[in-house]
Amino acid sequence: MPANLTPVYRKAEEAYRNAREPAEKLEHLKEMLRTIPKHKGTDHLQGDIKRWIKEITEEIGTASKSGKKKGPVHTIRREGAAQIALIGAPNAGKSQLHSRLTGSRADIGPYPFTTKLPQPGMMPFEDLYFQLVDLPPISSDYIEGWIVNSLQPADGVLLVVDLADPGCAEHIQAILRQLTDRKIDLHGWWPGLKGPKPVPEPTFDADGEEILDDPFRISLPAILVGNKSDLVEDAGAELQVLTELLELDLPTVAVSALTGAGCEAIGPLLFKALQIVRVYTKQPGKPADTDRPFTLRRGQTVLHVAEQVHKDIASALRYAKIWGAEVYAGQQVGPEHVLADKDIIELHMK
Ligand SMILES: Nc1nc2c(ncn2[C@@H]2O[C@H](COP(=O)(O)OP(=O)(O)OP(=O)(O)O)[C@@H](O)[C@H]2O)c(=O)[nH]1
Ligand SMILES: [Mg+2]
Repeated sequence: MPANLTPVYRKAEEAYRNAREPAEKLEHLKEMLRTIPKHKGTDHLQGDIKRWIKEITEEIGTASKSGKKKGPVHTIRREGAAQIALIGAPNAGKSQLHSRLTGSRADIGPYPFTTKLPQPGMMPFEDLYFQLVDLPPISSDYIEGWIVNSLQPADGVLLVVDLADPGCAEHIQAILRQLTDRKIDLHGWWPGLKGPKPVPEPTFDADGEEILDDPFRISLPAILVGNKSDLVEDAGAELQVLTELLELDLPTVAVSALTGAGCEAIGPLLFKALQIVRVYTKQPGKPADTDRPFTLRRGQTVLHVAEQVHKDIASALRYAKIWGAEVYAGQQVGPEHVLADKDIIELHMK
């Protein structure tokens, strides 16, 4: 039966997809439930929406019921230039890598299932930070149900494998299967590497009704991180065999979380893959505030920076003066001007 979803519903669904914070997602889910046409054809979707409302309500509830914590938090609030989740089989070295890259004191153990809860940490790269979230392992017979919640705010994934483990190909297959069962897809479409993920052609059912994507699918770009390179002869070759064997179309990097070898490549790779653009702001007549950049993605504009500064500034924004490699010094530009890395801007309001 055709779903006959209305434009109001589709707008709410689009807002839900774009939202990152659980509270924001919850608000849009309630709007979806309110506006979805109530008939047999949408029964399934209504069920999904209700289930997600329950999940997120519980998640938020455990985080902040009258300020008191009731249970563990599984969704880490996004900070820094991007949030990257560490996924892998038991003992792959996710926590060791997290600790190496962020200086965290993540629990590291010579036995599997050491990590029990998501652990955030900040990895410095030049003058910005990437947020890395260490997660419990995934195996053929084990995955935490809340991992889906944890991955909601993520911008990408580091899929960590132990190159010295003869079973590592099977482990990856098991992980990908577990994720697919939970509607999570990993892919190699990083905007700054292979390019942005192509939008599929619309498909239609027998009644000519467009078949819509499941709004609850999570699709994340991933990098295959071959860890424990210190234990194998040629980590690069091992990674190549692995990707060919499994027909994985993911960028790869070989590291040793223990010795640190190769780890320095991860920051620049993420920076490039995510097409991060840094922008510094300044006050008229004063030097630029170069301590902490605002971070955007390529294609984003002066208005996006204003929104990060404050929503009142964004709504009152008239123009900006800009200094950078692609403009002449102090050039006046409108809110829709697309920014380049290391631009300095001065926001002018009405
Ligand atoms: N030789 C070597 N050992 C490593 C490396 N990275 C991690 N290890 C060791 O591998 C074991 C597991 O490391 P963890 O970081 O706890 O692994 P994990 O993936 O977080 O494991 P779970 O939390 O159980 O999922 C520890 O004994 C680490 O010291 C590496 O690059 N080289
Ligand atoms: Mg761990």
